[in-house]
Amino acid sequence: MNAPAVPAEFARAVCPHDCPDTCAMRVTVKNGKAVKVSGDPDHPPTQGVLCTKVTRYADRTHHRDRLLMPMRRVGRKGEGRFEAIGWDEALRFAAERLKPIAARAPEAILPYSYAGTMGLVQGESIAARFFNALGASRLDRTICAAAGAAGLKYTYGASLGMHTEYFDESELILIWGSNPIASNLHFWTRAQEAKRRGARLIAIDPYRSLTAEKCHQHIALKPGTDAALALAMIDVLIKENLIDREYIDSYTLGFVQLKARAAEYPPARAAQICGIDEQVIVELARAFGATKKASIRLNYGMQRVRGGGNAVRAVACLPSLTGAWRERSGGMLLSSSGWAPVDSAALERPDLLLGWPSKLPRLINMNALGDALLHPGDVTFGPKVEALIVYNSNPVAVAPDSEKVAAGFAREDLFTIVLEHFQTDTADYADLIFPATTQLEHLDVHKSYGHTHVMANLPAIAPVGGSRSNTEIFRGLSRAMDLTDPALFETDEEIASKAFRWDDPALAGQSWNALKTAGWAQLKLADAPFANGGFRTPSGKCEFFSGRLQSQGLDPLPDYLAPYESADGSPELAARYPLAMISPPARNFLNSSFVNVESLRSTEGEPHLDIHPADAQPRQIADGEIVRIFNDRGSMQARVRVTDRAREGVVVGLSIWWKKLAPDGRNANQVTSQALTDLGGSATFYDCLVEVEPAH
Ligand SMILES: Nc1nc2c(c(=O)[nH]1)N[C@H]1C(S)=C(S)[C@@H](COP(=O)(O)OP(=O)(O)OC[C@H]3O[C@@H](n4cnc5c(=O)[nH]c(N)nc54)[C@H](O)[C@@H]3O)O[C@H]1N2
Ligand SMILES: Nc1nc2c(c(=O)[nH]1)N[C@H]1C(S)=C(S)[C@@H](COP(=O)(O)OP(=O)(O)OC[C@H]3O[C@@H](n4cnc5c(=O)[nH]c(N)nc54)[C@H](O)[C@@H]3O)O[C@H]1N2
Ligand code: SF4
Ligand SMILES: [Mo]
Repeated sequence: MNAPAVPAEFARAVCPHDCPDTCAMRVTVKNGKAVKVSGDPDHPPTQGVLCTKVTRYADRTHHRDRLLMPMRRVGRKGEGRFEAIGWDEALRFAAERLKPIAARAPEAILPYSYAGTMGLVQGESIAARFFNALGASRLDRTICAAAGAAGLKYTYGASLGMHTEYFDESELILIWGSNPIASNLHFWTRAQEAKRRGARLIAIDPYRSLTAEKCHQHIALKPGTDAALALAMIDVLIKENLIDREYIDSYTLGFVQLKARAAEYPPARAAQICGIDEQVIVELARAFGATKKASIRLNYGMQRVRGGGNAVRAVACLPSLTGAWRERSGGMLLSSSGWAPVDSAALERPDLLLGWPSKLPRLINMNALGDALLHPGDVTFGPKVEALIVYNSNPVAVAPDSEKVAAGFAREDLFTIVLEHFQTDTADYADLIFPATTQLEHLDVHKSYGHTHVMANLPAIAPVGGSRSNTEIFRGLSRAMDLTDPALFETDEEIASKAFRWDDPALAGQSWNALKTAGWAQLKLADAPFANGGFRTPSGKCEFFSGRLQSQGLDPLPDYLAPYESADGSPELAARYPLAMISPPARNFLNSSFVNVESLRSTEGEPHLDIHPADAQPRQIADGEIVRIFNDRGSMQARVRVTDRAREGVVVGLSIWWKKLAPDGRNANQVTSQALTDLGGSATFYDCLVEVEPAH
């Protein structure tokens, strides 16, 4: 179904942020300025509502601190002093510095980007082609979702799940490692509708989040123990015969082996691991097994720990055991991004890579940025990183083990370019800043990881000041570097028209031109996607047992892996740093975006740390005082809230603050680590032990 025509007084846009909701926006423009953005009432997932942050998007676009001209560093690295220069001079200067490196050791050039915009054009299109053509190092973009994506790939075959629209028909919803009131608002609307119709909502989260407090039940397990909980549920489901034998026989692989694995986690053992009551686990399993329309909204909060990939695998087995997939309101949703037939080869052109397809430039995991920037270079690592080009990301604030990241950025011999809207913590370290356009000023095309529409974003206003789109900047850099492949100079329209495989059945009858006019199109998919199997694994079944994992020498069955930093995983460390710190998103920020929008920052107030009374009391920490949070990697300060929102043994610091807008110039990533998850090489932000003391 295509959207009805939008009234002429609005321009159509898409929220570009890294959020599962991918809202359709209407932009009101007056005298060349965006004066208002609102949710499109005609777009089914958006239902006319944007979150508080993005209703301020016009303020952000026309913010007085927008970068309007290229800037060259005049102060020391990190000091943040720059002079404005013209585009020609800026591009010439960039090429002068990059050319000798590209000629000598192209892998010494490193791109660093993530999802500042989720757009397929302003994300990895010309940018990827530019780095491919140079033979630069490749970046493994794993900071957020890679463990979960791997868990889904080995179990379902891809990032596929339920349709968000049908959660309102569910009778039981497990909201698992997810705080939708903050980070998935339009799902929360569905869950509330389900609740009104009589559904039971259960939050599984170490923290009594804004969402958990509104559910019927909150199970506050220890961080990183979700796999033990899920395996114990599986054990109960099987032992009490709450399973759908017919579904299992027809559409799953490895039941017998999974049964044996789950038997290693009887509820009594899992209860100990998770720090919850045995009876809670048994009742949870019984409720899930007894409800036909039972669903799970899993989210990424539960996979930012050592065992994140296995945990997603364990949870993903549940609806296949009970046959919940038979109903359109049953099953699980972590990500729906795999439904859209994106043509990433057409967008990114890996064939431009030096050595394609047999020998490729090295791959650097973005979570190990600190170590990568501080590495002197050797035969194993390859050349030292000499140039860094950052776009769509703010690594000095968001990447783990930030002391090392900042030390790397401070290297005087590192040449750094940052493409940005604002002078972020990262931009402070740049040699050159290129001012980038926002979503209201450029063209893009989107898929979503929370619903199943593809969407077009058309520019509502001209670029503000001298800003240019990422694609325009990379075309300019390509020209300045004397690169000549025509792929480097395609227009945004040409790129957008190639973003999807339009001949895929899910897009039947669609084209770029149709999408541009309509604004969005719903993918043609079955209502209950796995009612009759149809998983995209090699066997076509839901793989409890994964032959692909086994052939890599990995555990073919989901298992519980104790967090790196926990009493079980590292007793010596836990003796020195007994508190587990998690730093999930604050409601009024979007990662580190919007921290500089005053109205939103003032709602958050200042960096806080929530601590349970039983942990505060022996440390002589009083509510409202400033505390120091520290471990071997670093420290930060925050104002403490003594509250049982945080479970005992866990402290919570909602994030991600700009360091320079925090009173002590630091944020939560001072203490997080560069260790990677079991599968996918994801970050382990919530696998982090600390100690807390009064700051005075
Ligand atoms: N307002 C707002 N919305 C956002 C974002 C934002 O910064 N602000 N960020 C966006 C991005 S990039 C992402 S990836 C998503 C993230 O959104 P979610 O996927 O919802 O993930 P998180 O917010 O990281 O964590 C959600 C909940 O998981 C809990 N949690 C932490 N550790 C564990 C654990 O080990 N087990 C379990 N069961 N729960 C745990 C946290 O306490 C938190 O309440 O949200 C997106 N939306
Ligand atoms: N401690 C802790 N750290 C975390 C997390 C956590 O929960 N706790 N969450 C992690 C997660 S899930 C994620 S996804 C990452 C997110 O990390 P990032 O992807 O770096 O997200 P943001 O902090 O929002 O920074 C995006 C930047 O891109 C810029 N930008 C937006 N659009 C454009 C554009 O069109 N062009 C250019 N050039 N720039 C643009 C914005 O101005 C913004 O500064 O952070 C991770 N870090
Ligand atoms: S951040 Fe999420 S909820 Fe807010 S407008 Fe964007 S897509 Fe919608
Ligand atoms: Mo994320």
